[in-house]
Amino acid sequence: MIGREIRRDDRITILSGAGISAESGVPTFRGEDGLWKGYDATQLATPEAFASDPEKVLEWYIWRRKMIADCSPNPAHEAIAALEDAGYDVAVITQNIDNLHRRSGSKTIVELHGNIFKLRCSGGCRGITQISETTAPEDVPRDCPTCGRLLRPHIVWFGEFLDPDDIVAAQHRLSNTDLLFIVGTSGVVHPAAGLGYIAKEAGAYVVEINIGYTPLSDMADVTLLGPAGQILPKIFAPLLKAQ
Ligand code: BV8
Repeated sequence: MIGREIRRDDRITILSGAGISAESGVPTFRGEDGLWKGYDATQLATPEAFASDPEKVLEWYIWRRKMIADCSPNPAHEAIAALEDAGYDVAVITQNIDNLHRRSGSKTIVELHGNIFKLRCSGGCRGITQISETTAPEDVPRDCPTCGRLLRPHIVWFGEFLDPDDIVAAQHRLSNTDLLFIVGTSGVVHPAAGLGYIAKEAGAYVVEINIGYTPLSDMADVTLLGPAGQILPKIFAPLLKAQ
């Protein structure tokens, strides 16, 4: 199916984007469902938007958390977690903030853009406040326990730098990957979009899974067109059966 056998000792990396969560019901950024109340998501997920109207941005994240909390991991997330559980060397590097890889049971995860269920002080105090899918909106803490300033989502907004530790961890893993699956990303948000090339240049076999071609398709050894929730379980099923 992917044009190459998957070996037991393969170091397998999944580089995922919003499309892997589409079948869970989480709106993608650039699909027709990507807008929120008439605002373009990329206009709200910025430090400028938070500085000029923190209440609107915080309301947007409360709305997104509620919507995501009602979603569940889909067979794509579950197939990845099952492969890791079966003892394969699997790592997930995700652009998604929806926590669905973690909820499906994946353990080895780099969340390049953060996690919508983590908060941090907008004034820079250290420390992360963890909430969950079951935290009621009215119970989401608003103020930093140290300095009293507003808490903001522990998320990388457009125009913000990614956490250097996450970038280094992703680069290291991708330099030591035998088989890379690029799943459900439009390949337009940098620097995440460029990370797949690290694995390619290091000799990895690259499989893209998407419902359409992307700027990454030329680099991939094979592009499988279709929903990730149908394709990924099919690819991994023989490996899981052999267990
Ligand atoms: C930074 C958290 C340094 C927020 C997000 C270099 C070149 C060009 C631009 C830049 C560059 N360097 C920096 C930039 C600017 C910017 C950028 O890339 N802009 C883009 C829009 C052009 N990047 C940044 O600002 C980054 N910071 O580089 O710092 C710097 C600092 C200052 C000035 C310059 C540089 C930070 C980027 C992080 C932004 N935060 N998320 C939040 O969510 O609230 S990114 C956001 O987009 C989400 O995390 C999302 O995951 C991500 C990427 O999008 P995708 O995951 O690809 O999702 P998308 O909707 O686009 O596509 C979905 C895909 O799935 C489609 O292909 C679709 O076909 C497919 N699909 C749909 N259904 C399915 C499916 N596939 C399979 N199965 C299905 N069922």
